Amino acid sequence: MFKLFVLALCATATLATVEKAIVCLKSGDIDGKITFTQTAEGVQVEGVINGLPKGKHGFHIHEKGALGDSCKDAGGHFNPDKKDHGAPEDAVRHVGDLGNIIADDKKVAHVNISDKIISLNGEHSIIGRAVVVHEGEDDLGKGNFNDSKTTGHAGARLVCGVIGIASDGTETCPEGPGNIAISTTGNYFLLFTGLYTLFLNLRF
Ligand SMILES: [Cu+2]
Ligand SMILES: [Zn+2]
Repeated sequence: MFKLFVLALCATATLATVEKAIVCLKSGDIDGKITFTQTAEGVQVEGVINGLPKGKHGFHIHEKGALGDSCKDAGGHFNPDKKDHGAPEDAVRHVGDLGNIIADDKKVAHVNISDKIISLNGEHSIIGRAVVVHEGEDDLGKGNFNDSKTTGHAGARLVCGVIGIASDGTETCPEGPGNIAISTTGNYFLLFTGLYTLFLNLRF
């Protein structure tokens, strides 16, 4: 009887699914929070990003949850099925291809995407990977540039964040500078304290 109980417990643990995730996006003036909700049909992606230059910006899930080197450490688009880059509605697309988000006159982008390909569970799970917002527009693989079929020719990476498991999505993002800005501020702080120590030593 006890063995059965343990077995049932293990089965329940295996079946436990992630239902909510969040990502905090912060770099310089850019500040945003996006939540991901697992539904029967796919994942609902919702949130607001402030401080983005007006216009369209490529919005993707990149393979790794590493944010260094101005988000380049996140690697390419999350592409476990080894397909070409495309639009969210295309049959041929990377799992991570979520198209473009649009920032308005006030530099605010309202994100509201329903996607059937990404998931918070299983082979297409985006947990622990990175959201990247690009400087330019994603051409959805149709631009005839030599990187249209790999990146959508969306250009530099403006901001990125790691997608993490959340309980209900009401969690807040940390205050203060973000991942990219923190290293710069940190470096200035080190430089300043270094110079100050030097000054004190020279004086006495
Ligand atoms: Cu990207
Ligand atoms: Zn892609």
